[in-house]
Amino acid sequence: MSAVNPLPQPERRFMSGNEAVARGAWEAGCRVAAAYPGTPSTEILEYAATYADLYAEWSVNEKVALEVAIGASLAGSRSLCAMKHVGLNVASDALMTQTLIGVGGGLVVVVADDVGLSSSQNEQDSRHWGRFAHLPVLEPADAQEAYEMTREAFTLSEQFDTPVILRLTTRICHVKGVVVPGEREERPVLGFRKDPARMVMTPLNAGRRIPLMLQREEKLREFSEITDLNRIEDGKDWRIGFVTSGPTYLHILESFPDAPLVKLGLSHPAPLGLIRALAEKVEHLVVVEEVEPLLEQEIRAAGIPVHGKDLLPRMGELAPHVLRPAIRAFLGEAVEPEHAPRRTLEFTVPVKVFPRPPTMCVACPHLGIYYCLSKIKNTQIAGDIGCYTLGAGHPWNALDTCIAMGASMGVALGLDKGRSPADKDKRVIAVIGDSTFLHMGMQGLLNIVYNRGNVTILLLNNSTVGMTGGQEHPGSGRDIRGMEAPQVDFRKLVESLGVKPERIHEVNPYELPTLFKALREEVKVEDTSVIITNQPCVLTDRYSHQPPYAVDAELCTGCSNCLAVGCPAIAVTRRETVIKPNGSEKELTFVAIDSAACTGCDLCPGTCGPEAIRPLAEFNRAGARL
Ligand SMILES: Cc1ncc(C[n+]2csc(CCOP(=O)(O)OP(=O)(O)O)c2C)c(N)n1
Ligand code: SF4
Ligand code: SF4
Ligand code: SF4
Repeated sequence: MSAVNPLPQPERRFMSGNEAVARGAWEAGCRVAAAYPGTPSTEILEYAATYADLYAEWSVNEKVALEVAIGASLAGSRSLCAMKHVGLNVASDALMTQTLIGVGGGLVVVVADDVGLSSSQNEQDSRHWGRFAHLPVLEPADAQEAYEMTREAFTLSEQFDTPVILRLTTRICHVKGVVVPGEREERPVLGFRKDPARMVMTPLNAGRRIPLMLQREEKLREFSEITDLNRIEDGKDWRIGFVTSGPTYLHILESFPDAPLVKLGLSHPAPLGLIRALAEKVEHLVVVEEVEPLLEQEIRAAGIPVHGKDLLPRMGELAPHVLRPAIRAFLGEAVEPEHAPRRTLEFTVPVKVFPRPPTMCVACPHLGIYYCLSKIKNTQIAGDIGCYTLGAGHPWNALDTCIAMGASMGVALGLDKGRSPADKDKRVIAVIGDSTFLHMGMQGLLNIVYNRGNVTILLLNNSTVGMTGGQEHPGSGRDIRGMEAPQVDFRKLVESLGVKPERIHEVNPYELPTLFKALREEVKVEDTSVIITNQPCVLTDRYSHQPPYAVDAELCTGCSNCLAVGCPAIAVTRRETVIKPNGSEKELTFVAIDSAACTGCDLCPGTCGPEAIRPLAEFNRAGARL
């Protein structure tokens, strides 16, 4: 993406929901946007950063991102923060109090739920936060609505003096649709107005704000009945009527085009009057909402008979292939089993895609770490969230836990302190990435040091947020627009948190002997140690490619040691069972290196006793050694 958005205006554009949100925010005169990356919300800030007249930042975590947006709002600027669903758990501490304060400039909290767990540690329904924090929740059904509702969210925020939650799902974030953008609205910056009774949340002040917050929610409930954001759409088939919010609206139109429905854009507070009006006209009312039965419970509590999760699943997307058979069966119609559409080139060339488990990239700097960890015995390894979570899989099987961003630190200390007598010789190790460490790991390390933990921490510094597509962070030395920025020195940071200088090692993760030595030494020491890696992610421009390797088939003994590295450039060519002199069988696994993919990282040659892995330059075109 270029630093300056080239979008001429106005014209029809093909945009993802994430791009549409950024566009809507910019047009609404938003001046400050902050986020921590996370699928499926990451691109919102990447697009926002393309608007030169909008301040955009990667914050160190979602709570900080929300706090930056809160500060900017109180300063009188329209502001936005964006995060994935689990990010709002992190930010919620600030959210739950900000709801009492209200806003200066409009404040929009964009949260993207990964419905269907395409890339998340859990599935959550962020609409809960609207109920919990007494905040309005907007739910667009497609990219055009994502754009429009972002603009509308700023207006509502100022009109009702409230932060507004814009709830997206993966389908909205990533699916592209036609968007007709408008023009940027220049907004006056109102300025910060001192008002401690409103903004300093002492118990006394906070107590006085609670009734105001509840009154606001009631006003929003009345508004919800009359706003164009919510509407009844008539149908022809009155056997069943639907209540829908977010992308399920389109799924219903596709599956039951003749059914009447209530379409909710402002889904909390819900317009129960509007819903009752439809309920009275149809034989059955069914709520189609993804994940939790929130609307369903509210509608039932209002005395309106309704179906929902008794017919539809409580997890995953309610796409047409899920919706159609469930509703048809309920209507007593003949039901054909339906399958999820294949995510292949179904409509062009029928290709078969070989099922491929997620794995790390060729030459990933995390490979060497997991190679070593898989060889060290007697360990308990607390993992964390990032590309390195894949260390839990084949061939390393190296992680014992993975829970939440930064959790490896606390979990490792807990494993240490809570160990059973039988585990007294187990070495507790924690593995954490650089961005995760800055997000929420630092406090955990401080806690380990303070409580004299016997934990060896592997801090995998690859100078980027690899998992979410290579964003910058305070350890990368660049900001969201790629400009030079102050850079954290991890050794100094770790030392300042109290780790003894002699217990800190900086290692090149491609140097296996150094890595093994540092690990073996530190797991034996009864103290807190930190081993920091220092090589960049292969997919960044910081990585430098070296001449590739190939395998000399004449020398390869089929020992399969190199496969334990887990580099996808190394492939099995054949297996052979041989009988050993003692009569037992042994399986030999012969390999080849895909030299076009190999980056020459130098990791696997160190695992090959017979030195069969040689520079490609030593081979002729036919694959024979020169
Ligand atoms: C609370 C929360 N916010 C964001 C994410 C999305 N996410 C997953 S891993 C990750 C960071 C990975 O970066 P890093 O720790 O540097 O490891 P790498 O992937 O580069 O190896 C992020 C932002 C998340 N899972 N949870
Ligand atoms: S994106 Fe980078 S950190 Fe992630 S697996 Fe690939 S090389 Fe490793
Ligand atoms: S480590 Fe060397 S000898 Fe063993 S399988 Fe790999 S290339 Fe062949
Ligand atoms: S040297 Fe080995 S580990 Fe490194 S990229 Fe090439 S094949 Fe993979």
